Amino acid sequence: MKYLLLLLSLLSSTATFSAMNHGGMIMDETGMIMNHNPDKLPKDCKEISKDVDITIRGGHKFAKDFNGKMFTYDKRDWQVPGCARVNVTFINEDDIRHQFMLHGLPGYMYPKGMFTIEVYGKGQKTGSFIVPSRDYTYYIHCEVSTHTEKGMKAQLKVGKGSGDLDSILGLTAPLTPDYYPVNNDRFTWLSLAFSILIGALLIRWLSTLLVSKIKKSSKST
Ligand SMILES: [Cu+2]
Repeated sequence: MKYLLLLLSLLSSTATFSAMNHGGMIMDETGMIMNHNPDKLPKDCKEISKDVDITIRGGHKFAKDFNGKMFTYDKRDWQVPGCARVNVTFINEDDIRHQFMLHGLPGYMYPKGMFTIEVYGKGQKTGSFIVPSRDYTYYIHCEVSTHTEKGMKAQLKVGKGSGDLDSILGLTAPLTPDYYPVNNDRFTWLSLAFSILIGALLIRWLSTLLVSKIKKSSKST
């Protein structure tokens, strides 16, 4: 009976795994990898030029030195040669979901031009992709809710790249800088003068009230 149960559970787990591993997506209870590609060469590459291992950590603690930011990666800028195989180990150091999502890969190999690793909580996953030969700067971010705006943005340059992207913490200026306006116009001064006047009147009124009370109580004794 015990062995039968064990066999049944083994069978069901392999069935679940095969069901979750299709269409370029590898998924389990800790996260997923989309468009993992360790061996298919882009049209313009005859062979893999180099194996590049990248370890990237994501979490709120890496953003603590940047005002107004909440999440980021520990590194935000890489450079690899054309036709390189990039093996990414993405480590999520938070208890919430984070992604390493790269855009701009050729659509004929990578649906929507994307390679993605997503880790649902603390943990890590490793996946690979092969870049084409052209010089280009690939955009990397975490798409979860507002994490991109909150600092989770990076870039990967292939060859010389095609320039730097904006708003990468510690590297490039934000496209739309955070702006905390304090508009001291004449209404500010008017309302300030009005408050002072009201305050002075209140103090005057309260002190006369107090004086009359003291007078009253001294008369009565
Ligand atoms: Cu995130």
